[in-house]
Amino acid sequence: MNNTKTALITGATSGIGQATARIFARHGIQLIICGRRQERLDALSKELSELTTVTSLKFDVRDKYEVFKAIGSLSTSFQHIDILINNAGNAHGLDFIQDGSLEDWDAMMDINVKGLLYVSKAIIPQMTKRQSGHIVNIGSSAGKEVYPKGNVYCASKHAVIAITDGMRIDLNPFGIKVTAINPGLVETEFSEVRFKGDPKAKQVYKGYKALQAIDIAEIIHFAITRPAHVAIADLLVFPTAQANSITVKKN
Ligand code: NDP
Ligand code: 8X3
Repeated sequence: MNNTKTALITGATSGIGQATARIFARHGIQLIICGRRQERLDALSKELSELTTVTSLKFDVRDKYEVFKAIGSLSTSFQHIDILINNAGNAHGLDFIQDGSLEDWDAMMDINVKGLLYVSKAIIPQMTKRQSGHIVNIGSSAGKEVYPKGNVYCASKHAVIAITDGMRIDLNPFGIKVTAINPGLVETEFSEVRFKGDPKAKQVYKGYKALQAIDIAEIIHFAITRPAHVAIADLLVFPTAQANSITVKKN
C-alpha cells in the first residue's frame, strides 16, 4: 500500500503557502502547488522536485470555471488529494469603510471567501467518498476581531472561520478533519499587496520580530501530522510582541 500523502496548497507562490510547500516537500508529501504566477510555480516545482513529486496548477481562485478545470485536469497520480490547504488570499487596501474601494472589497470577498469555497467544492466530494481527508483553512486574527480600517478584510476572515466551523460540522459524519489556523502579523508579501507596493508596507514589520512564514508552515505541518483521533480545530498564533490586532510592542 502506498502511504504517501498528497496535498494541494493554494497560494504556494509566496509567503505562508510557499513555506508550507517547502516543509511538506521535506517530509515527502506529494504536492500540487497552485497560484497565478507561472514563473514562480515553475521555480518552486523545480526546487521541490529534488525532494518529492510535484505538479503545479495555475488558476485564479476567483474564477470558478478555471478552478474546476484546473483541478479536473490533474493526472491520475495526483487525483487522490488527502490534504487541502486553503491559503490563497490577501488584504487589499486599509481604509475607513466610508473611503473603501469597491474593487478592493470585491477582491477580498471573491478571493478570500468565494475562492476558498470554489476550491473546497472541487475537492470535498472525493474526501466524502473516501471518508477521509484534512482541510486546513488559513484564517487570521482578523477573523477573531475587527480593527480600525480592517472592515472588509476582517469580514472576509470572519467568514473563513464561520465556513471552517460549518465544514467541521457538515463533514463530521465522514471523518474529515477541518482546521483553521489564524495568524497575527506574518512578514510576507501580504503588506506589499495590501498597500499596492507603497513603501509603507515595510513599516508594518519594523520595530519588533514579526512571525515568519516558516513559523506558520511548521504549525500547519504539526496540525496535519497529529494521530488519526486528534484534530486541531482552531488555532490563534501571534508574534510574542503582539497582544491583539492593535497592540504591538515596538522598540
Ligand atoms: P502573500 O501575499 O505572501 O501570499 C498570498 C498568496 O495567495 C500568493 O501565493 C498568491 O499567489 C495567492 N493568491 C492571491 N490572490 C490569488 C488569486 N486571486 N488566485 C489564486 N491565488 C491567489 O501573503 P501571505 O502568505 O501572508 O498570505 C497567505 C494567507 O495567510 C492569506 O489567506 C492571508 O490572508 C493569510 N494571513 C496572512 C497574515 C499576514 O500577516 N501575512 C496574517 C494572517 C493571515 P499568486 O499571486 O501567484 O496568485
Ligand atoms: C493578517 C493580519 O493584522 O494584517 O491577516 O489583519 S492583519
